[in-house]
Amino acid sequence: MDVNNVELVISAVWKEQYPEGLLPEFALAGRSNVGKSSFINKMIRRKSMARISQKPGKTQTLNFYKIENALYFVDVPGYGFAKVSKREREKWGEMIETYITSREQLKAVVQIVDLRHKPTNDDVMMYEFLKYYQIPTIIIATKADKIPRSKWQKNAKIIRETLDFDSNDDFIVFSSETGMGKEEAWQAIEVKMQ
Ligand SMILES: Nc1nc2c(ncn2[C@@H]2O[C@H](COP(=O)(O)OP(=O)(O)O)[C@@H](O)[C@H]2O)c(=O)[nH]1
Ligand SMILES: [Mg+2]
Repeated sequence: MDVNNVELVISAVWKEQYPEGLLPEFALAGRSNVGKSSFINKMIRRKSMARISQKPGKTQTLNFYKIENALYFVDVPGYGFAKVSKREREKWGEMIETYITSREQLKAVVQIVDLRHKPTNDDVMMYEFLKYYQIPTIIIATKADKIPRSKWQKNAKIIRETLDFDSNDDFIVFSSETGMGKEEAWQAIEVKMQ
């Protein structure tokens, strides 16, 4: 998709604040700092549309980015950020769970993991949660530019095994730095938009 038009429509916490209309939505899930905002920015060719945070855990709302009047990317606050209070974690859980389990426009979740590392327990729990609710998932293994190409296959295999990856889902090796995997990611999204 050639993207020229992007608009942050709303930062929502509650259901009543989700945008109206029936455009397909793709939500980004992943640990704080794993590269969710960078992924969105690379996909839409912007340097800093989705805020790239210096401090992890900063995005505490669901940010709905409307792309070309065709779809939304929903930037979700990252999980696994230890320094937030229990109350904040509960609020986070409620916000995500409500959105993921009740939003009909949600076509798939794009779950971002780090190609360099074995998935964390939080990564595994998130994927299990998505599979439990039968949400189609696109796994993006990002930061590929940070390790030599010779390690990609082996690391990707460890990630698939650790997640108990469902082969009906997509698995894409990606880099927001080089743009690697971008076309493949758009293809996976466009197939699921129908
Ligand atoms: N080298 C490299 N750095 C990345 C990549 N993706 C994200 N980063 C960096 O990782 C940090 C966190 O990224 P961000 O997109 O804010 O993560 P978020 O918290 O998941 O939204 C930033 O310093 C990014 O520049 C990537 O593919 N390659
Ligand atoms: Mg972010």
